[in-house]
Amino acid sequence: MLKGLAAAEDLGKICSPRTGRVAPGEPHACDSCCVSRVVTLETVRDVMPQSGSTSQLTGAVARAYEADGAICLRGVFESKWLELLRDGVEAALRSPGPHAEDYTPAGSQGRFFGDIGLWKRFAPFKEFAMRSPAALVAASLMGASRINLIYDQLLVKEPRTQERTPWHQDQPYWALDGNQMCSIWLPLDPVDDATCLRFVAGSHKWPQVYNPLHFKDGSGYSDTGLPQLPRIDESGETMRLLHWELEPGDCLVFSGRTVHGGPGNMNDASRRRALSTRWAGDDVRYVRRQGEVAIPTEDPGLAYGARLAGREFPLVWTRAGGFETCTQD
Ligand SMILES: O=C(O)CCC(=O)C(=O)O
Repeated sequence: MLKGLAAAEDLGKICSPRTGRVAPGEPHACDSCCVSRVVTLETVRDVMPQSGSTSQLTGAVARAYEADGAICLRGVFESKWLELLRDGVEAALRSPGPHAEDYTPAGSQGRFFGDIGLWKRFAPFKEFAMRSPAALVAASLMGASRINLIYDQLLVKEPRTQERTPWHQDQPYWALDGNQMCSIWLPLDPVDDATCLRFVAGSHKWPQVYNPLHFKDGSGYSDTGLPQLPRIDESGETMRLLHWELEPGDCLVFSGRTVHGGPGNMNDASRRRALSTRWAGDDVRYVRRQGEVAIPTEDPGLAYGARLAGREFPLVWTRAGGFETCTQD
């Protein structure tokens, strides 16, 4: 285990407003009255009640996200969201989309499956993207006053799947520029320590972005001009890795620039179904660069440098108006 893993437990240390020692809606960290090392559902409800709220997930939680580029939030998504998405996953597995991929070679045990743009094709994913607390979590952590959906991605590792998720940053996969981009990785099954994603703490502040990889064969994207990511597994103790055991309802939130990857799922029976939703705040612009990109998958009809909008990047929430009325079919 690399140095610094234990320190990850300190993330999200926050005072419960219910202790009476902190005003509701004002989470903070201190040595004397912090009672929990995680962000509870109650805390999230207190600081981000409903649509249109201007309150934010601030204090220690936002500082941890800003410092490390990855954070674990506990119990944010109620079971109704998880049940909805589990139904959606089965439908998605039955009807893979045009960009679906099996990363596990034919004939190997297990299955690592990925698909994107589920919200455009399946009602449960659309409902989650447009109405769940996800956009509020993204807005609160990034300090954004408006949130667009970049896309959603299903990532399933069935039992006895050996395939790792290669180390990568997300942002270079996207024809987007800006600071306020994050992913919310929501598992629909318990995830043990051996199976959980790993994050390189602070890597969202690295000055360089690196060439994306195809998950299937590890080959680099073509003609991007971006350098190859340094070898994280060989970095010894020079990098601090973050990871968390997760229960359904918990989620991981990480910056688009945070380097992350993950092991296979070597459990005999537990699946590892996860939905990653990608979110953009105020400062994000459409910037079509040279070379191969993964997102958007279709022409968004936006000019170079334009603010995100339209069917590819729908506006989901604004601080002024709350949840948008989604016009997509
Ligand atoms: O679920 C996985 O294995 C990979 C997740 C990931 O890389 C992401 O959500 O950006």
